[in-house]
Parts: sequence; structure tokens; C-alpha cells
Amino acid sequence: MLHLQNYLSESQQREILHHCREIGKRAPLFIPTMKNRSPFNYQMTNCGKVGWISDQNGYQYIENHPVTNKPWQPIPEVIRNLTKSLAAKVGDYNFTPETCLINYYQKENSKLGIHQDNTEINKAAPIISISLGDDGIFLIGGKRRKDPTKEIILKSGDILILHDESRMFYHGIKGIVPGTSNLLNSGGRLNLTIRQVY
Ligand code: MD6
Ligand code: FE
Repeated sequence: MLHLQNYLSESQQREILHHCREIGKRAPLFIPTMKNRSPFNYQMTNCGKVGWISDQNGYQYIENHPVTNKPWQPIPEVIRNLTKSLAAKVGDYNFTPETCLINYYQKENSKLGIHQDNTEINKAAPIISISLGDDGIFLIGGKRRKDPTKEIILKSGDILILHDESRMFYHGIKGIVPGTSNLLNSGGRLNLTIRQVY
């Protein structure tokens, strides 16, 4: 695991935020559900060739937004270039950003349960995460769900990369800390995860 603290300058953060807002106009945030139809505790959208969603059919990558049925917007060039150079830092010189999941944690009680990222066909490529806005309390464990976890605070402008052994480590978001950043006028936290799926 590689945690790069305060990696993005404020202007880089604002540029990425601007792209997220533009993407949100055409691919609005939605609340996904679990197989049993219980809703997630946050909203999401995507950009890229495919987008990750969850619904009554489970976790899946799909080519169209589930509400508008339109293809996802392309991944902005600034995010593609940034993540290619970040992947090279952990030894992947051939990373192809194919999808970017955008999670929005708006409320104090927004959270993401402990999970392993395993919907991807390619389980070797690193997963690169960009945090914007309020602090996120990230929990990282090991390869087994029952492994002990430790807390890491993900601040606005931080990058987190799960690669090699840590690629399959269980992790989650315990909550956010409202009022810790003024990047997003509306408050809350955005997290972008960029992946090579295939
Ligand atoms: C989040 N992140 O930070 C959720 N997954 O809001 C993730 O679930 C995640 O940060 C894989 C790799 C990096 C991540
Ligand atoms: Fe994850």
C-alpha cells in the first residue's frame, strides 16, 4: 500500500473537482443497492468505458449509466495522465485507466463497509484512489476479512494505492469528518478510484 499525503496541489484538486461536477451533469449521482435492495450509505457515479455498480444482480461493471442508460463519460485526460504516472511509482509501467468510480459521502453517517475489491477481471493492476473534500476515516486490514484493521485518515489531495499484496486487502470507510475541508462548497467527501478492469 502506498499513501501519498497532500500529493495534489489545491489547483490540481480544484481541476479534478471541476471534472467531477461536469461528469455529474451528464451522469448524475445515484444511490446503489445491495442484492437485497438495501441502499448504500452514499451516492456514486462513474466515468470510463465501464462503470462499477451494485444492484439486485450484485456487483458488476456496465457500459451505461443505470438511470440515464447513456454511456459513461470518458475519463478526463488529467486523471488518466496522473494515474498512469502514479502506477509507475509502484512498478506498473503499463497501467491503462479503464474506469473511475466516483463516490460521494455527503452525510456524517455515510460509510462503506469492509470489502475486498474483486469485481475486476484484472486482479494484478493497482487501484489508485484520489480523495477530495472532508477527511475520510479509512480502515485497512489484510487478506482475510477477520484480519485486524488500522485507521488511516485520507485528507483532501491524498492518494492511496493498493498494489501487489495489498491489492486484495480488506478495507472500508468508517465515516467522514465533516467540516475538515472547504474544497467542496456543499461539504462532504469525494473519492475517485481508478482501475484497469480487464
Ligand atoms: C474510499 N475506497 O476511499 C473508498 N478501494 O472512499 C476504496 O474502497 C478503495 O480507496 C480500493 C483501492 C483504494 C480505495
Ligand atoms: Fe474498495
